[in-house]
Amino acid sequence: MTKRACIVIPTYNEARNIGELLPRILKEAENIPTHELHIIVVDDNSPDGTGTVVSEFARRDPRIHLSSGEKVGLGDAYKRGIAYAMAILKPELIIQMDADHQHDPTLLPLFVNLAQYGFTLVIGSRFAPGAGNHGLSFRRRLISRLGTMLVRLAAGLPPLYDCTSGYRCINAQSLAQCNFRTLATQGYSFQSSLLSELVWNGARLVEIPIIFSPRAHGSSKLRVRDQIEFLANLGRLWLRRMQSPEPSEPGARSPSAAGEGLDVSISGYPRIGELQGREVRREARVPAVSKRGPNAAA
Ligand SMILES: Nc1nc2c(ncn2[C@@H]2O[C@H](COP(=O)(O)OP(=O)(O)OP(=O)(O)O)[C@@H](O)[C@H]2O)c(=O)[nH]1
Ligand SMILES: [Mg+2]
Repeated sequence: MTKRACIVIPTYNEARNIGELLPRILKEAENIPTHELHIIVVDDNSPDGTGTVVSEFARRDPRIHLSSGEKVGLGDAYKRGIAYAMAILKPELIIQMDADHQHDPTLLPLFVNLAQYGFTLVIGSRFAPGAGNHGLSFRRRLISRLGTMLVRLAAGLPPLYDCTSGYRCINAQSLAQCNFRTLATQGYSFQSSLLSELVWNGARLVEIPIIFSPRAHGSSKLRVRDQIEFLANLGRLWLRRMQSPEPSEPGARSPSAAGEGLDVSISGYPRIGELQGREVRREARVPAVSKRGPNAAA
């Protein structure tokens, strides 16, 4: 059976952007012979008709999917999209990507190749050496850099360059190990919560420098409220990390580190549970990076 990679794209008022991005991604799919590429657009009933544009594409191409719902927040949109992908398409890889052309689709084959090589998390980094971030104002650059530093401190992460990037490729098996209930649903703290969960669970990760361009059309959805929630979420991350027992030896209590067959419940997020309704058994061969994390005792 052909392996699948699903790109999850959250949208809110991105009609023009998504209409131009979907053909760019489909063109790139030709350069990914190892996987059948699917695109799930997670739209929150955008008033500008983004959903209608995507429906039109989906009618013509079965690789394009639309998940419509109420606007709760970026994190909730991601949860919905990932739940849809896991339950309906059962992909090997999930790719997170923005709709506004800030994430270059020509990097998709590289993401997939690195995942094939064994990296369970590939991060498109705006700040790694060789990256370009002219799509960010000085203020946004400062916020993102500071945010990365704070997330690393709060969650005890390795020295990453970009903890809040929205361009990532994640092994679906590692995603299934995450407790989606604990991940922030509002705003951008979802990205840092998810990253922390993945690292705590022993993700084998790599960062690749990306060129982060200015958004093509429309306006940013980042609000001050998101930044406040991001700060509050740092406290939650720190608490979760502190409340966890220290493993007796590095990675010993991480199921993935043990390299044994692992029962993975993907019912963490209710919608996944509703749709999937069962536990799956998978092999875990991912070496642990983290020595300590809330899920270490799981
Ligand atoms: N479904 C959904 N998508 C959202 C929501 N908020 C943001 N998005 C989408 O998430 C992606 C990232 O949002 P952006 O506004 O581009 O955030 P950003 O890239 O940090 O900000 P800019 O650099 O100013 O573009 C875009 O595709 C948005 O349309 C939301 O509440 N629901
Ligand atoms: Mg953007």
